[in-house]
Amino acid sequence: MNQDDRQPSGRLLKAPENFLDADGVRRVFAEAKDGRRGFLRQAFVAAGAAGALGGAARVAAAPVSGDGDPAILELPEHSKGLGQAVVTDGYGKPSKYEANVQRRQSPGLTQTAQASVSFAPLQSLFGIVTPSGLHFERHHQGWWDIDPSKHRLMVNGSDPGLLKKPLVLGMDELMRLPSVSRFHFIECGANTGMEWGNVAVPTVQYSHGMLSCSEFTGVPLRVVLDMAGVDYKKARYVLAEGADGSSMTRTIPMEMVESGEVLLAYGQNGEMLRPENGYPLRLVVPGVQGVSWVKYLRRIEVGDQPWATKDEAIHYVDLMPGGLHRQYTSIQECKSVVTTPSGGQVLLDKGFYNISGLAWSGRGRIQRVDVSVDGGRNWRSARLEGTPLPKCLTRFNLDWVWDGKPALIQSRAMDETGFVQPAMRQLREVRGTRSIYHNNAIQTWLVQEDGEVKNVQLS
Ligand SMILES: Nc1nc2c(c(=O)[nH]1)N[C@H]1C(S)=C(S)[C@@H](COP(=O)(O)O)O[C@H]1N2
Ligand SMILES: [Mo]
Repeated sequence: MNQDDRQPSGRLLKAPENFLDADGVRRVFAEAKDGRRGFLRQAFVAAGAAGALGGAARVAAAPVSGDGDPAILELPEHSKGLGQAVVTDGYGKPSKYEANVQRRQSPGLTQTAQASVSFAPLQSLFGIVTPSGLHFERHHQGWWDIDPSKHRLMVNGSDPGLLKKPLVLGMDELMRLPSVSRFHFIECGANTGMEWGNVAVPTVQYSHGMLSCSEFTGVPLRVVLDMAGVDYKKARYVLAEGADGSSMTRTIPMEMVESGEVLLAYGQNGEMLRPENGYPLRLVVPGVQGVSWVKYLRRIEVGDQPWATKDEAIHYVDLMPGGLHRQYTSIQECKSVVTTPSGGQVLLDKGFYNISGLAWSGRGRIQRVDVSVDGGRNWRSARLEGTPLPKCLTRFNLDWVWDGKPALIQSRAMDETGFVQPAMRQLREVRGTRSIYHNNAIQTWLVQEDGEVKNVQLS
């Protein structure tokens, strides 16, 4: 790892990325298989990280003394000369000093020629919005950049009696309809899935990065179903179908559509959707796991019963301890994670830090987030940034003075229904150990005496 791979020196925390080499990955899995994770079942070995972080990260003086640097009196080049002309030659880009902030493939997943998941760098983000170029990606059959002038949405019924008039709409027609803009999170049902298997991926990017939040713009699906004259007494479900090769089809209960929440979205963070995220049209199903947010949306069918498609009967099911599969567990339950400090980062020195993180619930607003620095023995309430929005990320912060001793940092969210995020142990009691999806357990980060932060699970 070279200097350029690190965060700019102005930050309190260094976030080495991609520092897990092939040997490191093998070791993670070997240890996980061996079950060699003791009280703090710490699977990750920071292969190669120590050298690169070494002195550089720790020579910094007390982080916020503000005692100053005499160089402030010397005028740098950029204060004396003429800067560059306006950026008219294309789409604006981040500073070259931020080149380390990238979507990444997880070292915990099998590496294939055509990768199908990229994770958002949660450790580098502020507030609640995920910049579109950093939004996580999950493609079951690759992504496409579809010509919007040729894209069509069809609305039909499983039985002709369920609606008056099947429709076929072009993007230009859809975009003439009344629209709304709303902030919502999207989380893949498999987010944090590795932790079920006791495999501690090194950073929050890999443990929680199948999570993003955008302002989506589009037409409520209800508007279009009204146009088609749907008989809501009989048509209690809709099936959404994508135009890519994955035959992605998911059943959505009509109550969600009738509430006006489900959107035929074309906008994301003030511009058209990115191709990776379903350009030119995707379904937005607030609170529901990512798989139902069908991209390249080409068809909506209304029906009177669920379809039990492959992505609802075989995939995205939860294997329970008794051997039963739980189906249609679509809603992403209340969850939170501390993003700073988090795995792979290094605290420069003892003293003041702002513990910061994200909380969300598929059932509504976040009501409260508590933070512990001693593995859950004592809790303090965090400050929530702004007014929490329903089915949206909420940023929380907490003042912390680190005494230089090992700390176990956790966050525990509660939503407006009163649901409290469970400990991993509590979740395993109900769900067993053989799940892949829907892990909303409390995450623990160990801050070591040397300042390094590690992903651990408390048994
Ligand atoms: N057409 C289509 N829609 C899709 C998928 C897909 O592969 N094809 N993947 C789904 C899954 S599993 C998730 S988690 C989300 C991911 O959305 P994103 O790639 O915009 O992050 O899209 C969903 N919609
Ligand atoms: Mo997903």
